[in-house]
Amino acid sequence: MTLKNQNKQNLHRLILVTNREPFHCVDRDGKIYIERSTGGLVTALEPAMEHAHEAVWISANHENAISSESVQQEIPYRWIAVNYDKSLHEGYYSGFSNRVLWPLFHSMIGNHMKFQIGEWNHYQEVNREFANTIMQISKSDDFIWIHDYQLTLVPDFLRKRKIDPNIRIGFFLHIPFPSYDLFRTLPWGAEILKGMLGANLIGFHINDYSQHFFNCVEAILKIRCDRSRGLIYYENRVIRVKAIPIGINVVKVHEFVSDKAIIASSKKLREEIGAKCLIMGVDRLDYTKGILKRLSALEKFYERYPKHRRQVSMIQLAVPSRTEIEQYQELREEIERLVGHINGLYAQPGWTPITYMCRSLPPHDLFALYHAADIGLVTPLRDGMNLVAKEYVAAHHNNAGVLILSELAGAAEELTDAILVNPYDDNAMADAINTAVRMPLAEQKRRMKKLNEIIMHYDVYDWVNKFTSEAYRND
Ligand code: GDG
Repeated sequence: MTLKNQNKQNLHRLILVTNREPFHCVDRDGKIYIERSTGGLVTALEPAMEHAHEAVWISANHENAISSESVQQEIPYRWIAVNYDKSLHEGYYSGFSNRVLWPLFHSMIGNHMKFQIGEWNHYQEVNREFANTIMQISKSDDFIWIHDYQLTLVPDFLRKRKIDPNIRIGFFLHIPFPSYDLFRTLPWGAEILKGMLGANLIGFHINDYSQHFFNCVEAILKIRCDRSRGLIYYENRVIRVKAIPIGINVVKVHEFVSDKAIIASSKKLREEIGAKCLIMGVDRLDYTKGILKRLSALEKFYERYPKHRRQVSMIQLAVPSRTEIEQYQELREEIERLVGHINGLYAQPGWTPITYMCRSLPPHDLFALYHAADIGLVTPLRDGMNLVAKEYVAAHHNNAGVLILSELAGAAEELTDAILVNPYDDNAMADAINTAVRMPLAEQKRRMKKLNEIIMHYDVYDWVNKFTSEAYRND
């Protein structure tokens, strides 16, 4: 599949800027191999790289054990690492990005949140280093596309460094933007807003996030916004703000789930699980994903609907993430305790309620799981979009299956034919599981068809296309 319109902005060189590199290292029997990353962001951005006639990917170098040359042989575009002082990393990444912005932007602030000036300084310095690296390679007519909450200051740093005004700068936020009431708690909120306003186009997944951004710009910076046209007037520039929901590479998912070897693995998985109905949960191991509440809901389900015991099993995959942060280590322990508790309570010889895997699976096994599952249980407490929900739908494009989806995921705006639930309400979720288990096949297929129409129409190519077209609009 190619992009729908080959617009003239495709002629610009694309400079993609992310915190994470588009590959990772794996250690097999003591030998290090470089593999392309398969996570959400990279999977979503590769089509943009393919689309551009020339492309460069700029990122930090978390996997700094390897040389640029060895990486370059493995990935099909030029990669440039931002080499900042390693003493800045903890404050920039684990500190300000992941202990402050991540929970705040997901509306999950609590007493544990600390605003530390040192971490903020490190965040600024690393953002400045990103801007310096971009300045070194950029040339007139480039399109610079900066991604996510770790790099909010880069657009403004580029303006301060007097980047060529012909160069268009896009910024896309992959996580929610919080309401003014929450955002105003951030001591450096004004700087973050000004940082983002360095871009020509600021993209969010859904309109709610754009409206929150407008509210903050108006209240904190006292800047004029034209909401009906999605424009902000700032420093003699016009900045466009738009909701452009990210999609998935639907064709790729279809290819996976049509693959004979994957279908065979899916069948084998079903046989091994034994239960009549299989529920899946697939997440990064992150407190925003609502894994604990989901497991509690499953416990309630077995308690309230005892006839489904032995009939219904769940596989929960939790991919370790940000393992250096204490809160994530604690969450992992809590999940393991709860899985043990539920299995201890309900397991019988020959039947285990929950199979829990705490590791990353290769795509083959991941898509076998998507294909095998009768129910996709996707219940984040808050999520910018959530690609797992869309991948589950795509994996069931020509058969039955039920998606239970959190109302607090961006994806709920589009996937209205899912069973929508409040992820904090474990009673309601237990009832939703019961509804899904009992849903007639014809109803499942009717809903799946409608969900698939949406994700096929608004796929990842549509997202790239819309973002680049918007960035070059002049009206
Ligand atoms: C952020 C925002 C937004 C998962 N396990 C494995 C694996 N995955 C892949 C999935 C999916 C991706 O990781 C996860 O994407 P999500 O969207 O669910 O979540 P975040 O990582 O939090 O992403 C989110 C997204 O950015 C894009 O804008 O939707 O709201 O938080 O693609 O398939 N891939 C492999 N093995 C696994 O075990 N290979």
